[in-house]
Amino acid sequence: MRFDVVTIFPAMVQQALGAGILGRAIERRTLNVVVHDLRDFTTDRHRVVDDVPYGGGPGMVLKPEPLFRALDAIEAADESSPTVLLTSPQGTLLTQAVVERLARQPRLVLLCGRYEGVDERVRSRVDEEISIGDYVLSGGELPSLVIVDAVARMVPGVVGDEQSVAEDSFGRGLLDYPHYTRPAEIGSRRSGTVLKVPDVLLSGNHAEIRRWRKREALARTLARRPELLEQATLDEEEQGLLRDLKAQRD
Ligand code: 9D3
Repeated sequence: MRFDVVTIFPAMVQQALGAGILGRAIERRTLNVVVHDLRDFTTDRHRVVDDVPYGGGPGMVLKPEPLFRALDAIEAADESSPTVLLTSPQGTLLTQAVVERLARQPRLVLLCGRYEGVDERVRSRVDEEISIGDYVLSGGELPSLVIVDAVARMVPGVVGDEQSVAEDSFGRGLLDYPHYTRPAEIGSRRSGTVLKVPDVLLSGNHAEIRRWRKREALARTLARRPELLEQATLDEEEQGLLRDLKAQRD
């Protein structure tokens, strides 16, 4: 899969893409991410990308011409036209369902918004606007990185362990169960007690472990994100466990 990211902070985006799972996928050529400096698509001496808003008001607006020229160049690089996304607080909220839909595209172009916004006419070249949540960020670079990370994980071969992608709790609509590693006991200065790994995980009884993990995932989801249970797909055992947990709660 190919991503083109258009930004006024190419170093910030490039830097983040070098690390971890994404960095390795790019090295292996499983993933192709091309970062474009919006200023390279200006035509003036000072490489200006923003201007004051018509009608007045605070802040600056991204000028349309550099973005149009960037899109012209990116679209010319291939016969098929890529899906163009604009990061924006007004966009579709990014969810795993949106991520899975975007992952079906062979090519995505991400335009990173900045300042107060982008000239409205840029939207004529955009297929969809995406927001990553209802909080105020300084621009679209972090949202673009979030989109690339979440979508790239869906591409076969990017995450080493395909099973972990398939089993990912959010893929099933539940929160994750608790995880432990060695040591089996650790002293806590905060509580003055010894914090132990649950006995069931040390028991070697894999049927019991599976059942415990299901119960814990359901208990956490019920306590923290009960609305997720309305959409979750639960097997027979999970439906029984959830009934017990609700009865205990009430
Ligand atoms: C004054 C009204 N603000 C809009 C809600 C102005 C404004 C705030 C922040 C305009 C742009 C920005 C920069 N944010 C993004 O470009 C952005 C964003 C975000 O702030 N939160 C979550 N997702 C995204 S995607 C792009």
